[in-house]
Amino acid sequence: MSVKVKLKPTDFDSHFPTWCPGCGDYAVLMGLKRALAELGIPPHEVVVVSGIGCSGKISDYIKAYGYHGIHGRVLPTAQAVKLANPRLTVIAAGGDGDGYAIGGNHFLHANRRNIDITYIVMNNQIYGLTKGQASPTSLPGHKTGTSPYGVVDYPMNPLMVALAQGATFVAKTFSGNAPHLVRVFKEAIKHRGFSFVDDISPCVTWNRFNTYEWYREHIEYVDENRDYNVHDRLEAMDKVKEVMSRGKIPVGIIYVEEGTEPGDEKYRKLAGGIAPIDADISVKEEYLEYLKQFE
Ligand SMILES: Cc1ncc(C[n+]2csc(CCOP(=O)(O)OP(=O)(O)O)c2C)c(N)n1
Ligand code: SF4
Ligand SMILES: [Mg+2]
Repeated sequence: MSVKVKLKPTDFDSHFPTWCPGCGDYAVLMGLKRALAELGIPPHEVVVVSGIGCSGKISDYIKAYGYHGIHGRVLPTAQAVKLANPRLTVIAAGGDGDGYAIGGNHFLHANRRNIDITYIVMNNQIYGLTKGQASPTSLPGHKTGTSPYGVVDYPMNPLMVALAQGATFVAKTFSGNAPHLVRVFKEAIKHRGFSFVDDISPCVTWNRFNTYEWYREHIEYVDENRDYNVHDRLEAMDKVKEVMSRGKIPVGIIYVEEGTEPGDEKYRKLAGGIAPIDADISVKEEYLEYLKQFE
């Protein structure tokens, strides 16, 4: 008989973070703990795979299984964990540098592969850990150590990339709005398939341009009084374009595709419906016999 225990966010407590006071990543950590507790998913059924950066430290700060990988390689690892053991709730987490620069190629393809994981990008529009270089989402004109005359390049639009690449759940949250963030995280984790959440997570130390105040002035919540069909990909793209054309940032659940079979289930079918965790990997007797000739 299994006993259901009511979970609390503190059940996921681990080390106290070394992030700067005020860093947006604290809200992501708290939001994740709350979302998991409220969904009743216990720590031993969760794996947090993280990249390199301040954001990447999150796997150390949550009591669950954790894998702090190499820069830009969050998604291959997280997808592999889910393929190997579909009973786990897999959270992939990292920064905008990790996910959109060095890991950009993995991001492109994870969207179309639709493995049932949740990917949270703590987007501070800067490389935080390495002291404030420009990232793919830094805005033109932003002066940083690597762009002393201001960023020249056109900024990447992760929401549009995810939508164009076939993502089945696309959302944007803001670390300055914890209740909204928890609500979105819960929906993302519940969604069957690849759930992409780009979180605005201000870096209070190295990005003095995109501050909490700046974001509050620029954010537009698309899920309050929604005026388009959230299940229609083209309408979602139009909405993102329309909000951005007014100089605003669309925040909320942008797009959800329901009923599409997750990629890991498709792959599992090809393997006879058996996940590696359940496969018989014991060495067969006849193979041991065969090996004897080499003794
Ligand atoms: C292969 C490799 N290249 C470069 C680095 C140096 N490096 C560490 S973190 C980082 C960028 C961090 O930025 P981001 O992913 O946005 O995370 P943040 O610190 O802002 O949360 C870089 C370039 C590295 N660790 N490994
Ligand atoms: S440097 Fe920036 S991103 Fe890193 S912990 Fe401090 S505030 Fe957060
Ligand atoms: Mg960053």
